Amino acid sequence: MERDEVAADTIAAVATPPGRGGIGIVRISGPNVPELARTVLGKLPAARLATLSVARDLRGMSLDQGIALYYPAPHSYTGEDVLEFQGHGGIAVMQAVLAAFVDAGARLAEPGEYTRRAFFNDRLDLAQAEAVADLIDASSKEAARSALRSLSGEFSRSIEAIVEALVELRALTEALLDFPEEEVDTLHRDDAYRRLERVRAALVDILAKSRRGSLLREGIHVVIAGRPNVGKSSLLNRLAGEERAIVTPIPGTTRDLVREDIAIEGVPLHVVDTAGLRETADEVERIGVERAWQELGRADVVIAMFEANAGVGPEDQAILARFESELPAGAARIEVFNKIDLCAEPALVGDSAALRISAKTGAGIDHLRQALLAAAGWTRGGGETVFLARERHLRALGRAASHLETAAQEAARWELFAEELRLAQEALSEITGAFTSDDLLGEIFRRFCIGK
Ligand SMILES: Nc1nc2c(ncn2[C@@H]2O[C@H](COP(=O)(O)OP(=O)(O)OP(=O)(O)O)[C@@H](O)[C@H]2O)c(=O)[nH]1
Ligand SMILES: [Mg+2]
Repeated sequence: MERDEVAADTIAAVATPPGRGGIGIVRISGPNVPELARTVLGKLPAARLATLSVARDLRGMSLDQGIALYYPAPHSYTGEDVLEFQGHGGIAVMQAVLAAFVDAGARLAEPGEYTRRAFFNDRLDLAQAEAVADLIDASSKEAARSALRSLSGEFSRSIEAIVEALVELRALTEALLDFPEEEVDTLHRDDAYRRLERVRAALVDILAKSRRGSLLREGIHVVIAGRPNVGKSSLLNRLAGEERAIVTPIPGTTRDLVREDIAIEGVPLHVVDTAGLRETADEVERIGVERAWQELGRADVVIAMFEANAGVGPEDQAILARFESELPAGAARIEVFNKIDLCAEPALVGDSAALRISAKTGAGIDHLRQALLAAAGWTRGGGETVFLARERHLRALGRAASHLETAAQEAARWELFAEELRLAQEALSEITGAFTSDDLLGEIFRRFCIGK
């Protein structure tokens, strides 16, 4: 289906997850819904009225009894005629009802096809359509809340407000273009600058909210590293709340990466425990150490771990030195001194920015949790707005911001100024889908589940 084209076929899918459940829903959407309802259910239910119905196959054999709901176009999820049959949630019964609609002339829906139709019929813009998938996939209450905010259109409205301001500014600039430079009075010029600054400030604000949201969506990649035996695996277990990694007093216990997903204040963290970093003749351990360095090269946040009673020794210094070249440019580092329960005077160890913990007793772990969130750029703030943005949105916002920055420098040359504004507007319009290639649309909807 292309944009602005009315779908000719009617699609069908089981909208509930496969498996056993109290209720299972078969959903069909498209122009033939009334005819299909008459064939399979014997009648078309009245609009939006829960109607007890029996689904039958083409030979008239009963398959299931349930509630049918008919949503006539355009007041439905897809904007087309939609029928939902709520039957019993078993795999066989749902497949049989689905097959009956297909035998009657419906086509099996592709992943995301309902939402794609909703987008093409202007029921949702692209950012909202993406929020549908994000809401379904949300792994925490906070992520779900942010996805819902985008779905309700709050994110799109903030973007559109900026686009509108840009359009006004462009109109103003076009008017300035018609005058010779010397006749453009300072009043107009100052007005253009002021407007540009307002737009830039609004964009910075959305970008910050979106970055926070992207953390909620993607999670933070945390790698625990240090020399053998400092307590890395013990810390992973402590953060996970269960005995995930093997812990022994033998240096070189961990040889492979141990991954664990945890959440702090609803922010997902992908924590990785690694082999203790050292030179070794043991082949297995050597590979483990190599993997540790590879993992460190992809970290958002690194927990550099030392022993409190040993302090930062020469081996630790060597590791810290290598961090300089191996860690990604934007990675944050948290230095942690472990085993403070063994220290007589824990307060004296390490520099003041470092954290002191005991993976064994749990002391200092709450501080570490907060430090992890802070290092990833997550600031605490209860009701603060967060947009569950995707990488795609962040890139578009970033592009728009840099065009506006260039515009600010081109303020004396109105043609260039206007062109940068146009490019910024184009980047922003990609987010809501007003300006998006069909390839990208295909990519976005393919990632949906079937039946959505
Ligand atoms: N007293 C005390 N012992 C700890 C603490 N954390 C870890 N240990 C002990 O230190 C030893 C090593 O702990 P691990 O968690 O295996 O250390 P690791 O850094 O993963 O070691 P490798 O996997 O060999 O690199 C074990 O005997 C732990 O019980 C702590 O906070 N206090
Ligand atoms: Mg270990």
